[in-house]
Amino acid sequence: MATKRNPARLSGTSATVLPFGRVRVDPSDHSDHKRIPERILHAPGSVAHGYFEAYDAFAQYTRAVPFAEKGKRTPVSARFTKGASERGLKDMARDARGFAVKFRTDEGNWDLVGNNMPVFFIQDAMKFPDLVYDLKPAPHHGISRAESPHDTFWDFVSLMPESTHMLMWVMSDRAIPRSYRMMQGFGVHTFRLINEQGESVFCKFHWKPLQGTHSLVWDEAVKIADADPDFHRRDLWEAIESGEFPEWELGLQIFTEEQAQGFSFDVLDLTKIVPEELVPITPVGRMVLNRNPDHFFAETEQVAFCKSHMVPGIDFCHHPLLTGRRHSYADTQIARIAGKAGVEPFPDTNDQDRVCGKSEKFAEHYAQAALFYNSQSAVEKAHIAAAFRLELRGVGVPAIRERMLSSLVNVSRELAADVASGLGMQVPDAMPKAITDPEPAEVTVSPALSLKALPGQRGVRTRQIAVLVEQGVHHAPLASIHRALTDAGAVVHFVGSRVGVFVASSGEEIEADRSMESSPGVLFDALVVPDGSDAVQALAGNGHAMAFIKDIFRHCKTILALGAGRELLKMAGMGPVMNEDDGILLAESANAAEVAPAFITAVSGHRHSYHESTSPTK
Ligand code: HDE
Repeated sequence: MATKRNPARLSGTSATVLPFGRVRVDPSDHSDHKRIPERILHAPGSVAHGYFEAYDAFAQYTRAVPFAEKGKRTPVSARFTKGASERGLKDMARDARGFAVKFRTDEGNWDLVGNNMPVFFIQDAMKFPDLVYDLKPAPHHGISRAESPHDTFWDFVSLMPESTHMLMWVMSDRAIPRSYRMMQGFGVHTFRLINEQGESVFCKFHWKPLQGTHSLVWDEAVKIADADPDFHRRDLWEAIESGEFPEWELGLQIFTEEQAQGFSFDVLDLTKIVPEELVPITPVGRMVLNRNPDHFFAETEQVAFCKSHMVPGIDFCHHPLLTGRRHSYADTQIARIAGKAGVEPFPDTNDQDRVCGKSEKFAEHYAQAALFYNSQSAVEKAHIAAAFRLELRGVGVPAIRERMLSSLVNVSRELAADVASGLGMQVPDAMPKAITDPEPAEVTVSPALSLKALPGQRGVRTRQIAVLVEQGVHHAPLASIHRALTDAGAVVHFVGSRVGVFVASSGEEIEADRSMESSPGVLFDALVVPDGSDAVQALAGNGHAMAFIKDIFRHCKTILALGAGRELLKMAGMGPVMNEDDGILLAESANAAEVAPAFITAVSGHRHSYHESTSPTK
């Protein structure tokens, strides 16, 4: 995908184009006032602009203008972020991702400031300062492991059973997304919709990516972090620049106050979801992001999202956490940008401290953590257990590990045992629960919570496919695979021991635009291993090539091996499984064109878990 910026995009703004395509929008750029304090949370991020389009009028529920009529378009800006990280850290760390959307409606801005996970760590804003303290680098030496916070975080969450549901999401693959374009977004809170007649219903907001919801695996994330620390931001930028505009469907869960009162959980409790099986999601429109910012500082750093930015037809529910947020966002923005830009977030005059108390149902902490865990596939469960093991291994105080394990017993004994075994510990007794006779949960397994339920509709579009090349490769099969993949919208890279021209066995030239040395296998979604005995011999003697192939296999991505290329798979240890694994396709060169559709289908499946249990390199 091209990374060229389009100067036409700048017309109509006050921007000036400087040498080398740099752009100046803000006259104080490069002056003494260039810096503003970074956000205490969600500091590193990317903004993209576009529009929201309503599928239909939704006036029976809300008078909010974005939903006023079929086809109505509202300009939007979305900011995707890493929740706990400081700026400058790698994109890949395990973390909740921010998903904030600013709708520039005809009646003012509406900020839907959500995350890529539908729940949160705490039930009450009073605990937020402690949470932030525990998520941030250790107070004495300022070191964080970035991907996994230190003892203070695990001390906090192990003492806070209400965090357990969020922990399940954070330890799942959702916390290491493949791309900002491939994340779900959630408004998280329960909001109110109000129609022209003043009637109201409760509502939860869901963004579902047409690109599918896809994740990395941990080993892959760690390696990408070194190979391309800006992986997520680059991916979003390049997709939009190349005209592959990411798109999300907005869906609403709508329910009445009476319905909510009957649920076994409190809909104002931010550690709970409303399962889709209980209240289905109604699609109401789509968001298309089709323009990158012209100026990072002006449009990404200085942009301010605020929960209080609402428009008529959408309202808050006054629960303890949302009210806290409404104060905090305005406060942090006064500190962060008011001094620099004169932006003054309006004070929260509407808020009369009308915070309702917490119902008994808030005291139930484990049913939905178990719902999430029990709804995952075997591979997803294994990844959750592995993440807990890895994180808790880094915890220095044994009592914290033990306490966390005792809390996990309340989610699943199987999970607790799986984690304990990796720590060389016994499964302890279950942590006493705050409530022993909760109302029975309506839903105990929700298939919608597994990534398997979210393949998307975009197939291989924008997927990065590596085709290994060397002197003496067979040209014709690679040419036909290349054609089929690019026709399907994939981005194909020829990857060599170096960049530059390689001469095929039949004399054609193939130019490698990537080298294995600087672009390891982790940066690609799938691999084509070429035919040609000289080429195969050369690749077999190249340590980078063998590591490249093993990583693609180890991370369960699709491999197509042509002709003699099969030998490389055997050398990489795949011999015993290569005929059985649906992620490995084998073909003679003459059949390259016929195998291409099957390869494309396999790549759009994202990952093939068969490898997982059989990988000799895992
Ligand atoms: Fe935030 N949050 N938050 N948060 N949050 C901020 O505001 C806060 C919460 C979220 O791209 C801060 O301008 C409190 C939940 C996003 O600019 C700060 C509480 C959800 C962003 C703040 C929460 C979010 C923020 C830091 C609990 C998901 C980035 C910088 C009581 C629904 C917006 C800033 C952007 C940013 C406070 C909990 C999402 C400190 C007090 C729950 C996506 O004001």
